[in-house]
Amino acid sequence: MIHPKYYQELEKQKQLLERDNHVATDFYNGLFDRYENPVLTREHIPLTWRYDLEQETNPYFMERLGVNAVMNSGAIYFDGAFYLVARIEGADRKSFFGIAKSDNGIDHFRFVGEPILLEDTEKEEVNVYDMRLTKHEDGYIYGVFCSESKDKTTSDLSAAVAAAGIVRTKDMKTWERLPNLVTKRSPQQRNVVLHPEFVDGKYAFYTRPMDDFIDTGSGSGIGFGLCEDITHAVIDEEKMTSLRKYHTITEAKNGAGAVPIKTEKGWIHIAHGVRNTAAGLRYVLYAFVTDLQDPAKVIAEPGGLLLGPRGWERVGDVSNVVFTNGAIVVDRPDHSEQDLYLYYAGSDTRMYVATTTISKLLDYCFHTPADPGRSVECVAQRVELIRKNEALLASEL
Ligand code: M1P
Repeated sequence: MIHPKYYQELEKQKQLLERDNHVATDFYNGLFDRYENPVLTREHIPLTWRYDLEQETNPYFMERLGVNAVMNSGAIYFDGAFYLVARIEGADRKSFFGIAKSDNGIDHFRFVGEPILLEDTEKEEVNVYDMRLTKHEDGYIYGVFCSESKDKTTSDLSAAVAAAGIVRTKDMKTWERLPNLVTKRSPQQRNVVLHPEFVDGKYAFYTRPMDDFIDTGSGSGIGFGLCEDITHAVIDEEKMTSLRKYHTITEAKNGAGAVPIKTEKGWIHIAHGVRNTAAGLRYVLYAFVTDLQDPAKVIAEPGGLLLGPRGWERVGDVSNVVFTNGAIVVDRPDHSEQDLYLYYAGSDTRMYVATTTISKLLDYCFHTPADPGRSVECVAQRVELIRKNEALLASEL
């Protein structure tokens, strides 16, 4: 017999899933809108994924397999709907992937089907997370994610080895697992993203070379490498794209985020940058553009952050973090504009969306001044803007 409490909890969850989301009115920057509510939280997880519904075996209607967080989600527009492949972290700290779907990309996301049960081909793998979804020109949708195993070379129980796992699908239902990516020059990899097009006839990956699980060490930023065969993906050489820089938002680390977005002016990248503070690492999002012909060559890098944590986004399991691994671009029916839905996690705890358009994002990328690197030059930049504005105001008074 089903526990009566199930129906009460189901009704509460129904109200959450049916709640509309609205643009937050207390935020304006001319570039994007933020929204009042997160789009996915642990409360969105179906009750059947967490509870044993049977009264006899679960008399207190207790969560048997709890969920701690719903975060870093890959995103794709598929079959007329917005899909997020969310990182769901169980109460046991292990993450897995679940698929949530919405008709408008802003609200009413709900999980569909079952969690993705990956083929168990990587026997040392302990954890998986942060899938990027690439609709590749070869016809497949690829999911590239972090595949983590214990570092057996040390007795430190927190030491791990991160690699890039790869799956592919055509229907968002059945997932074929391919062998993990091998990068010959880098011992560890995280934040690996598959480029949507062939480059020189090869599969192209953005990488994040690391010496160690947490520290990127000598890794100087986001890398780029080519591989012949995605079914046995090996990258011999990685060249660098967006570099880490002293006294900037990327000083401690950076990493590719959403799959690059193709525009008439170049590939737009939305990545994360990390700096260290007395309160710990601070993660923000930033943007840059690479050349259409050479997607590793940076042609625009606006200074500073695109989006930083704000309000409740700042609070969670790993506070002061925003992180993206998914964005969706949708053409308006009259092709007058393309809308961008940027999905980002707040503090490794819940998912949010911000919206803008490709025209606005291009304007941001090409017309936001680059970071000149020194305070005195930043002030000169700002004084120039102020004087221009003062002159304009004076002329119109
Ligand atoms: O906790 C913040 C993020 O830390 C890692 O990102 P990076 O590899 O750049 O340090 C990832 O584990 C990510 O999942 C997490 O959100």
